[in-house]
Amino acid sequence: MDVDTTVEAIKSMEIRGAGRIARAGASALADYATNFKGDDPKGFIAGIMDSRDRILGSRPTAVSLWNGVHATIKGVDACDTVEGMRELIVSNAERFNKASLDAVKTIGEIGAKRIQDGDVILTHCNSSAALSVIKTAFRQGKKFRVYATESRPWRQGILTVNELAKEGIDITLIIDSAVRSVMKSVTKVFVGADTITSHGTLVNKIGTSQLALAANEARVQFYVCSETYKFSPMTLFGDMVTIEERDHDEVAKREILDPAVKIFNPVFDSTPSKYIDGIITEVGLISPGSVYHVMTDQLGDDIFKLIG
Ligand code: RUB
Repeated sequence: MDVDTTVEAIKSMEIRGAGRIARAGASALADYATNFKGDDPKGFIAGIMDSRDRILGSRPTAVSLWNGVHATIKGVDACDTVEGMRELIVSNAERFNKASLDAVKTIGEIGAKRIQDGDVILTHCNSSAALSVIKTAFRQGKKFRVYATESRPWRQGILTVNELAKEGIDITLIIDSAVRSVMKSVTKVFVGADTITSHGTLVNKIGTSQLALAANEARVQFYVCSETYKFSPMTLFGDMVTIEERDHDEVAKREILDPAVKIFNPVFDSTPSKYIDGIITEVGLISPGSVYHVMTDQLGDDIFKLIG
């Protein structure tokens, strides 16, 4: 898919979820490199940087997109020829996408060990990493049931319940405001991540922090399923995570509202590390306090240490 089509698909949420948008961004840059005509390195670089900026502008919150795009273009300015740049970008994109898919599988294998017969699991939104954990446990023959939130306003929960039902998993859809009510019977919460900061704060779908608070109150374990390319290197340097606000129409059509009514539609929220029992990553089950160390050990200035 070319850069323009990818940017539109991410903006419209045809491609959504932090892992998927990161892989789509990497693939769009590989498409640019593959289809670039001519042999002018300066023209190639100008186009790749413009593509990078447009892809990064498509959704602001998930750092996976930033990490995926930068992993893909890394080293391009050291190449002398268009052919060299093309090869590097295509191979970087393939490498990132493979590492990303492998990470989701490994997270499933590690996280499934936390699921036991009789568990009642709650998940939020539609996270491929969280669902990898749930599906892996089910394929291992474990007997449990799952609640999934609707996840207003975009209702990603519908994707989740259908995906889990297709697998044969005992799945119940609830509205977001039923979270505290069902928490009485829940034993474990598994959610995904858009971004995790250097101090272990989770940024994920709006409402995640409500799940965390309710889980904390009920002494229910709260796990985050996150590839390490969702750790934000910028937060080490004090940068704040931008919380995306989407179209008001997603919340309610204007025509049903009094003209004086205002709408606020933030689509992600922040969950402080003290509510998180563990972060399940491809490098292991870690505490939120270890994010800094994993990030500096594995990422440093070299993103390839993270994805390699
Ligand atoms: C999706 C969402 C998911 C994370 C992780 O939000 O919040 O929990 O992106 O997903 P949206 P994954 O639907 O607005 O993109 O584990 O698939 O990367």
